[in-house]
Amino acid sequence: MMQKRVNIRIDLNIADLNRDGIVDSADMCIMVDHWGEYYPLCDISPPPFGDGIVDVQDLIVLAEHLFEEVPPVE
Ligand SMILES: [Ca+2]
Repeated sequence: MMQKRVNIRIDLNIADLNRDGIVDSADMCIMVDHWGEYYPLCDISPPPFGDGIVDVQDLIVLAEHLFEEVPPVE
């Protein structure tokens, strides 16, 4: 039960790169800053661990979550 809650939280947070509670342009800037690089924080697609480079696949995932609010970590 406990493990399941943790997994859900990770899924919600995946696109909130700077962990400020919302997926927005600041997160997109972080991704663009590391575009084409090996940067695991921004390498969020394909799941679960990315493919080793920040590219359009990762941007699509971020865009899908854009402006979603992320519940704060308890
Ligand atoms: Ca954010």
